[in-house]
Amino acid sequence: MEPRQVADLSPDERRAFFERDAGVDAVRGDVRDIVERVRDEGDAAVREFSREFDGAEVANIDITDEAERAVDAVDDEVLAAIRESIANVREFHEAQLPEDWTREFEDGRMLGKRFRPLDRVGVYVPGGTAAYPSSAIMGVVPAKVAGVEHVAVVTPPAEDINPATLAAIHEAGADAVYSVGGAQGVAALAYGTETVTRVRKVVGPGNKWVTAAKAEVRGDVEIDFLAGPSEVLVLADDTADPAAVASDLIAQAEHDPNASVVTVTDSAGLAEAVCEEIEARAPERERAETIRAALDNDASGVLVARSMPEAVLFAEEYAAEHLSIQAEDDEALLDRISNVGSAFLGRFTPVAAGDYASGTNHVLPTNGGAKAFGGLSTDTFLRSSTVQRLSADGLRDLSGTVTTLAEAEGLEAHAESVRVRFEDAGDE
Ligand code: HSO
Ligand code: ZN
Repeated sequence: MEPRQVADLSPDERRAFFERDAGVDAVRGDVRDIVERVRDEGDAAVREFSREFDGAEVANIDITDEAERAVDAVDDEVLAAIRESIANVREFHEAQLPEDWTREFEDGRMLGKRFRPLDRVGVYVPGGTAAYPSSAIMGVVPAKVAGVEHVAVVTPPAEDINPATLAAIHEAGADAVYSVGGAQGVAALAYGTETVTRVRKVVGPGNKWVTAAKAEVRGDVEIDFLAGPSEVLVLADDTADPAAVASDLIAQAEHDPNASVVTVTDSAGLAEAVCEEIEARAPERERAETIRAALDNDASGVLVARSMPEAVLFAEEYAAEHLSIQAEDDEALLDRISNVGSAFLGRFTPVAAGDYASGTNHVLPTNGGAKAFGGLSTDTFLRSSTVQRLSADGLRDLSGTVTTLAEAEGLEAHAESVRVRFEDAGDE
């Protein structure tokens, strides 16, 4: 890997960084068929697709009890780590719960906002080569903290589903666990089957099949957002430790050959050193092949900006899922960046800490989604409503405005519903 100058990037090279895509379009047609079959045929279709795509004969789709038993099957050390992670994720999400409020305005209007949990939600927990107990925690804990009564988890079937994943699902507080993955798992949650209870919202990360299925069912059921491969952008100056920067890039690169990992810095010396550290360290890792593919992808690179403001502009346009700032004045730099899923400040804050255990959520907007929305949070599982009461004087003050607008819209009965309240009952 060689440093490149931001100023020298061609329009195509810039587009590769700024218009990342999750590659879901190619499977949309196949996914539509799967979703329709599950919607129409329920468990029978679920079993058939599990056989076809996962090579699994699923005896019981409902594995809630198996998840509970898995707690005894995992190492004590892994169980302790799962519990510590859950405690930190719970603490951070409890701290963000909104409170209902009402406010009395002086002119006789009382207005307020209330927050109530969804009653049933579904969480997709990936399986396969990337078994992610941590994603179970990130999906289930905020839902339970928000007060969701029924949290259902779907995860791909396998002869031996990773016990750590099952234990994490159980420990995080899931109410039901189903052995069904891929597009069929999303469809089962969205439409329900004989075994799977239909939910109101489906959340969680997954591969392109899962992502395409979420796009397909959206409208019939709420979804969180469409998440693509992991990304990290490290904004660094010459005070950064090149080994730490390189390791953060390599870590997210091991997720997926399509991961996008970028450093942008105003220091040519640091860029050179980061490239050297990457070349020395990447081949040493167990998942070296995936890492190499991600590093070689067009949306990855070590970039030199002419100044920190140019680097900041690049970061703002890139809109990273994870933004790591390893530079002096990291908070001042972050103040100048709005488009970011989750920010990691300083040398001792590796992205992996947030991936697993510090408490923030790791289900975050990718592909520039951070320009429009944030990651999973308790808000994902709440809906708000408003409430109001007007005093007699309050309505009297407002009546001219309401009746004028109602008549301007040609909705005279709306106006009358205000006037009637001031008719003198004695005149009747
Ligand atoms: N970095 C991933 C989450 C993850 N990392 C799970 C490790 N396990 C997307 O934010
Ligand atoms: Zn990660």
